[in-house]
Amino acid sequence: MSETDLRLDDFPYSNPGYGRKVAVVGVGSAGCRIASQLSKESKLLEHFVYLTCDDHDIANLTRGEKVLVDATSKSKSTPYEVRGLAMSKIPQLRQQIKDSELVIIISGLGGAVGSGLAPLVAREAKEKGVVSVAILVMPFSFEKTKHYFAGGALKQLRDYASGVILIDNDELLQNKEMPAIDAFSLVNQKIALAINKLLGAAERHEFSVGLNNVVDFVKTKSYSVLCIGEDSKTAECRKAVLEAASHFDRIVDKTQASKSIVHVSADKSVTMNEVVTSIGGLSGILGNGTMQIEYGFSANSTSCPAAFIMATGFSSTKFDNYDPVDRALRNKRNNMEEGFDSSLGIEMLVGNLERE
Ligand SMILES: Nc1nc2c(ncn2[C@@H]2O[C@H](COP(=O)(O)OP(=O)(O)OP(=O)(O)O)[C@@H](O)[C@H]2O)c(=O)[nH]1
Ligand SMILES: [Mg+2]
Repeated sequence: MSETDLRLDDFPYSNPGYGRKVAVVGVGSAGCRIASQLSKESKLLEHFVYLTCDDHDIANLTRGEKVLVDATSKSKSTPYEVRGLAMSKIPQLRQQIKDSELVIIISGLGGAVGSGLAPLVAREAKEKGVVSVAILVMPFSFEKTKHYFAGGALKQLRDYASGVILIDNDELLQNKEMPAIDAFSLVNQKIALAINKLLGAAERHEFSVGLNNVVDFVKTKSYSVLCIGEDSKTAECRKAVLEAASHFDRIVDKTQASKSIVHVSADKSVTMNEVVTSIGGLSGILGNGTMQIEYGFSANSTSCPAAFIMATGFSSTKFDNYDPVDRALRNKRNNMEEGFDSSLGIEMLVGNLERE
């Protein structure tokens, strides 16, 4: 096909006004904060929905659609309970995604709200035959009590969503001495920037891989993982890419990376040579030498060089240990091998999504 044969419709996710066909649903406290940050930065995405049980998650939002699950005076300490409370809000949620061709779910996992409701949104999208991508922030290692909910929710999201992109909180926080409230806001800015750049920010002086390609990229049964790197010391793109790549080791077996999307964000002095050499080195670090790399770059940044790497092809991640069912099955297998019969009721561990 020659270039003149191409029509705008060939790039459906890039059409002007296409943002309305994409619903971004922020779920729970972290999800609402990150989605709200993204809404401030993105010129492409237009339809933002905020779903939570807590008034204060959405109190300061001036734009977007808010779906508040009433949990006053009711227990909302488990994802299962939160889902129960949310049943009456399903028609409202359906209304919000009814014209969408793509639903982007953003949620932190580990709390009761995100872990309860993010799978519900993915299930609604699946039932409507709508593509959904879940961008999930996984809890810190020290938040041991949250791993259980996070693991259960991740398993459900893998079943319902067309693709999941994992972000590891442990790998995002560089300066641990910073006050926690500032740290989260900085981390959320980084996450929103990464999503915005990868999806196609449509700004001047930048080339993005684009929403279409990112969606195709994550539509797989393997895990996709997003890592972020910066170089504030010597302001080199190459170091920002290396820093981003270094995080994968602690989350996945990095040799399994089959494809990656890299976006380098730098100031206007960045040369093509710098972009190419920064990204070129990546195939020696991620994958087994045959990893495909797509890339984009921005030459309009006013802060230090940053690199956003999304890689896919991983059959497991460090978070698999968080999945209570998997863990219970493994324990049961081990116990039986050791001669014990552990009659652990797995269905007791994780409540499935109940039907309406
Ligand atoms: N990156 C980032 N992570 C957050 C933020 N707030 C919480 N988290 C992480 O996300 C996980 C889920 O936390 P929340 O989003 O606060 O939980 P929730 O879904 O609102 O559920 P509840 O705690 O029951 O209200 C936590 O384990 C934290 O690790 C945030 O603002 N940014
Ligand atoms: Mg909350």
